[in-house]
Amino acid sequence: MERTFAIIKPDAFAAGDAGKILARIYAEGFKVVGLKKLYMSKVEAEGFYYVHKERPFFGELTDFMSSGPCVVMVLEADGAIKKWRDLMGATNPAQAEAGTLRKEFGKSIGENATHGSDAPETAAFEIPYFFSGLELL
Ligand code: FUP
Repeated sequence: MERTFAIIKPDAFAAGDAGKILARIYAEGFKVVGLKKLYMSKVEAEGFYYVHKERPFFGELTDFMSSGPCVVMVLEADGAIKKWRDLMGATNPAQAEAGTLRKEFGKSIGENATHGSDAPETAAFEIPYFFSGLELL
């Protein structure tokens, strides 16, 4: 079993889509090991996305992620990292395949409804950034 870190981003949460996204997560067979709503600060968003700090969209991205509440989760499944990224679809919703979450719920490349770790090393940083061991029992 593998674990990945996932976010229902502020756009999808504000639109009332968190329940529909969670239903898809369960329907696809993930175990939800950790789940909480939080309102990320700008500094917390900058720390989370530090790998993108030199990118031109860093300011916009961290403004957006701290613009409202989101839902952070730890999901478990066989091959959870790829399985969750496949369910999310391409970064840009306009290029995401039909049936993916970003196609259905994303608005733009910036406001794209969901986040998922892209590799085991990323999950190993992202999971403990938001969850303590006790929250994942
Ligand atoms: P992804 O792994 O699919 O979330 O995509 P990236 O790691 O490449 O980008 C992280 C986030 O930065 C995206 F979810 C949205 C934002 N982004 C932009 O706003 N503009 C871009 O051109 C690329 C990414």
